Order: sequence, then C-alpha cells, then structure tokens
Amino acid sequence: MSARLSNATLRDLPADVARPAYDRAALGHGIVHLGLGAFHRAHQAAYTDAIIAAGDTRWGITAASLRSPDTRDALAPQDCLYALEQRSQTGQIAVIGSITDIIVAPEAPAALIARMAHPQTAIVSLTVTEKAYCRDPASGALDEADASIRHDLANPQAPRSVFGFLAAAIAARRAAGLAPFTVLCCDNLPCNGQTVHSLLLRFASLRDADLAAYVAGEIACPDTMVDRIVPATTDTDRARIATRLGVQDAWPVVAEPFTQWVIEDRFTAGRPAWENAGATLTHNVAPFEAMKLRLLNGSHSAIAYLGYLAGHETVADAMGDAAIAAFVATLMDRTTPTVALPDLDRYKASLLDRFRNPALRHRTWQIAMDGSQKLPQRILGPVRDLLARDLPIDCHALTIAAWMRYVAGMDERGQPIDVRDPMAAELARIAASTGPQPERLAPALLNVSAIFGDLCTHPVLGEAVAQALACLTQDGARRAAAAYAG
Ligand code: CS2
Repeated sequence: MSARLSNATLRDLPADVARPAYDRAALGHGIVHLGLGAFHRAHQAAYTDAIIAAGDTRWGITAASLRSPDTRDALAPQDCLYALEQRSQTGQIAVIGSITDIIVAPEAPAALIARMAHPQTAIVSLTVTEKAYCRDPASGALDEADASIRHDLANPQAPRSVFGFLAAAIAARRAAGLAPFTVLCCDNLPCNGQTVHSLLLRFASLRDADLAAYVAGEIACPDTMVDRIVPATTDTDRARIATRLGVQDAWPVVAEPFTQWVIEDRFTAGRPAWENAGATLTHNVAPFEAMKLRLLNGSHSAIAYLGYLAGHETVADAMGDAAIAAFVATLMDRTTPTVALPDLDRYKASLLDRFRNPALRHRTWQIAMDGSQKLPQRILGPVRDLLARDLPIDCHALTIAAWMRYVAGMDERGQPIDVRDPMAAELARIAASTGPQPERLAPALLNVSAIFGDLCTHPVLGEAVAQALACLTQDGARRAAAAYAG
C-alpha cells in the first residue's frame, strides 16, 4: 500500500472512517497553535474540527512546531490531514481536517509572527509542555537566565521561546492597529492562563515598559483544564491505522475515548463555540484544574516512577500489579482533601478505569520525563496543603522517593535509566556525589530548591521522604507500594 492520506484520497477511505466533509480550502485563519504535538492533535484540533464541521469555518488552525521539523515533514505531504484513533475495545477512527498550515518556527520565525499578526487570528493557543515556559519550577517565576529568554530579548524579530513569539506578534498587531488575540494555554500548569499571563508580562517588561503595560491591560489568558490520555504514536499504531484507512498516514495519533476541556470564558476577539463539541465554558476553572492535575497527573507520575522501577513498561501493566493499583487508589484518597470539589469518588474510580485501559500502550518512561517540571504542581502542591492541615503525606513521600530513585539513574535490576529532564545532569551529579544510600541521597535531592522551594527544609517532609526511600531501596517498588497502600 503506497497511497498517502491527502485531500485527494479522502473520498476513498472506508465508510466507517469519519472525515472532513467541509471545504478545507475555504477555512479562515482564526487560530494559531504553538506546539504541534500529539496532544494538540488529539484534543483541541479535534474539538475545533467538530465546530468547523458544524459550519463555522473561521477557525482553521495554523500549527507551529517550535523546534523540530518532524511533524511538518510527516503531515505536509498529506495536506496536514491525520487520523485520530480512539483506543478502546472498538477503535473508532476520524480524519481531522482543522489544521490547514504548519510552520516550523526555527526555519521561518517571521512567517510565524506574521500569521500570529494576521487580521483573522483571534486565538493563539499553546501546548508546549511544562519546560517550554522557562519558569523556575518551585517559584513559578520567569527564569531570566534561560538561554532562549536571553536570546529572544536580544533578537526580538527572530525569537525561539513562546514568550518571544507572543511578544513579537502582540507588538506587530498593535503597530498595525489590530485587536489583540487571546492567549489560550492548554498545558498542565497550575492556573495555566494566569501563569502564562504573568510570565508574558515579565518577559514584556524586560523588552519594553510600554509593551508590558499593553499586555497587562489588553491581553487575556483564560485558564483551561485539558484532559485526554494520548500516548506517543508507535510504528505498530501506524501499521494498524494504515490497514484501517487503506492509505498511509505518516503520523496518526492514538488517544483514549475520554476527553474533557474546561475553559474560562474570557476571549477578547471571539472563539469557536467549543461547548457545542463537548467543552465546558465556565468562570472558574481552578477546582477542575486542581482535581485533574493532582488526581490524574499526580497518580500518573506515581505510576510512572514506581511502575518503571518495578519493571512495568506501560501504565496498564503497572495497574495490573495489585500493589501499585492499591497504592494509586490510596494516593488519590490522601490527595482528595486538597481538591475543593465534592463527590470525587466517581471521578477517582473513572481514573482507575482509564489507567487500566489495556488498548493504550502508554509508557511509564514517557510520563516519567521532565519530573522536575511536573512534581511541583502534581505532588508538592498537595504536600503543602496536607502539611498545613496536619494530614498524612506518606504516599506523596513515596512518590517523591520513587522519583529520586529514578533520577539517580539505575533501575532495580541494576540497568541504567534513560532519564530525560532539563535538570537531568544536575540531578545525576547530586546522585553520583552521594551514592545510592537513602540517608544521603534523600536530603541531597530534597535540597534542590528549584524543585522543592520552601519544602527543602521541611522536617516532616524530610523525615517522610527519608523513610520512604529507605523502604523503596530495601524492599523494591512493588513491596514499598504494597506497604504504603491503605
Ligand atoms: C501525563 C499527561 O505525560 C504526562 O505527564 O501525565 O500527559 C496526561 O496523560 C495528560 O495530562 C492527560 O490529560
């Protein structure tokens, strides 16, 4: 089979594959999206596809990769079309048509700024992962020493960072007398809209005070809670999907059936009626976001570190391990008092089901990535709230201990771990200097203030993590999980 998915081959797809029935050439340029990963393609682009299909053709998406050309190279020859497969027993497939253009930012920064400054662009959305926000993970402040921030301040017309692009495009729109776009962060950060607004404001103030005043007064950054589990696409996925489609798709995406999007309804230049595609538009996203970041993502990180150490390749494999599944349920129960929503039992039960989905091969290694950027909001936020209320933090301490063992770089069978994290080198250096003895490793890693902030010196946390790491080192991840499960 050599034919490729494209506008021309859409009509040949099997009848059970949903596909755009709208005129893609007639779509407007309403949205520019920064960060063309699988998550965007399985989530916001799919919601937007449904809105376009219902007749509002203003919202074509220009998607930008901020680093690599890989996705553009895969999707450009297929007219930016791709298949989205829902992985469960059934495996429905839809071809998504909402992405109309792809720009690789390092190749064409001016073209990206120009598209962001296009009169039709009303929304610039972002899924760039936690580390691309160049923030100090513990304090949340802009890391002004970050190389890309310094580069962008020196080269405002050829930026590299999200803030460089946003500031350049905001300034260009302003100079052209155009209304500002709304900045829609769709990453797993606490109060993601407010967070991006304050980082952008800080960046703009380093560029010029006038631009900063404009950002402060005119740029809206609504908060969002985004949720869908989207594992990295594998060659097995590609082969299975090509068989279903009858044509090749160089980069399809696979996702669980569940999807949720809660959006603060604060857009300055209009928005798609995403509520008609299942999104919730509200005035206060914070409780939903805490629920999702702390219960889903916090559990995910625990499954990733404990599961990986115990030798489980995927989340579903780890959840098939009774000790780890029981630990995750206890961790969620311990976290629940820190989430200001009632009746979380059904939500927690649904998370356990989603984690068990055997059709998703979501690698523990994938989720374990960038832990230094993830632990603060997923695990340490709840720890602070629990400590303030004198509630138990033992399960959170075991999760931190499992992260410590993971970033120390050796699994339980003595095999090296490929640790991917912007702080990997620093963490490895610390681990090498202390050796694996828990009584030395735990305090040394807990002392990394960029991650633990004020918790570095908290005696209760220090003691709990030291104990958890001792248990983990002596008994291994499975037995430690069983010991901590309630
Ligand atoms: C995961 C998330 O990789 C990770 O860190 O926890 O990508 C998670 O799958 C999504 O946030 C689910 O909505």
